[in-house]
Amino acid sequence: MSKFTTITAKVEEDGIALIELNRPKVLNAINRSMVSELLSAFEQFDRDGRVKAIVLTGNNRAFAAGADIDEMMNDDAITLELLNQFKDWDQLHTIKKPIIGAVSGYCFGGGFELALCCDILFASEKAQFGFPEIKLGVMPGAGGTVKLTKLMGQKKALEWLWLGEPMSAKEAHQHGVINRVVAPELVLEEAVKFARTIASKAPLSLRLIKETVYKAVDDSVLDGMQFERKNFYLLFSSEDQKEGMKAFAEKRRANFKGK
Ligand code: CO8
Repeated sequence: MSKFTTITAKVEEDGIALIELNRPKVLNAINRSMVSELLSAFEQFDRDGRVKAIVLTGNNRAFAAGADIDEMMNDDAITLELLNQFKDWDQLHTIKKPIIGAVSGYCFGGGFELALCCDILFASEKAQFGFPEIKLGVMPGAGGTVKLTKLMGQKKALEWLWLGEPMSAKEAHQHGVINRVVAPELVLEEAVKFARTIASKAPLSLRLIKETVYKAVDDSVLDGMQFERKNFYLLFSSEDQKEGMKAFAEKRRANFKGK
């Protein structure tokens, strides 16, 4: 694993990789180095055969309080365009393995957008989510507007984005933005436990279900079903499908190999 300065990343037991955001003095504000290091860590874990699922977390005070305001405050539109600022960010969406987010504390702006890049989200009951960009005279720029609208519907999304006020973990959960709310001291533990549970499932099925669900978000139901069908057929060319169904018939636990 490469040496990082804005995050830490390691492979734990049971095929779980853990990435922690590590700029605590600025509440894990996301600068460009952090996005590039995150992408590097995710890509290394995606290629690493030992890793079955990836857990992303911050610290107790903040998952991340947004993009680094100091870094971008003097930028103009042309500088941002020439920097091709979202090149690495877009690549985060190409990670094939399951990503489980464990959120405590502030999860604002670009931090919320990073959390929304996770496939499953666990949050502390004290976590706060929000898009305060309107208070800075901007708006979300890394998918927040689009993803929030798809998750909670246009009326509620407009209300949150226009007000820029934080929503509690309970509210985020009620609107389908996160999966589970847990006691503050259990967030990481529960996220890792969930990661371990899915790590024992058929790797190819996990991979193609993830791909198909995200395609479904953008497609009409019928187009999505065609795509789903192709991936469903594809799984029937795997050894794991034969093993899984044989194990069912033999009333034993399947031994999946990811082939
Ligand atoms: N950027 C840079 N520094 C930050 C940020 C940030 N987003 N958030 C906090 N910090 C710094 C503070 O400046 C402070 O530094 P110092 O100690 O040197 O003064 C330190 O972190 C601690 O912060 P506070 O003293 O403010 O802590 P409080 O507990 O009083 O307040 C808050 C916590 C409410 C979270 C407050 O810090 C805050 O409002 N932060 C900014 C939140 C925000 O506006 N986020 C949105 C940023 S814009 C954005 O994310 C656009 C995304 C575009 C896509 C980018 C993709 C990566």
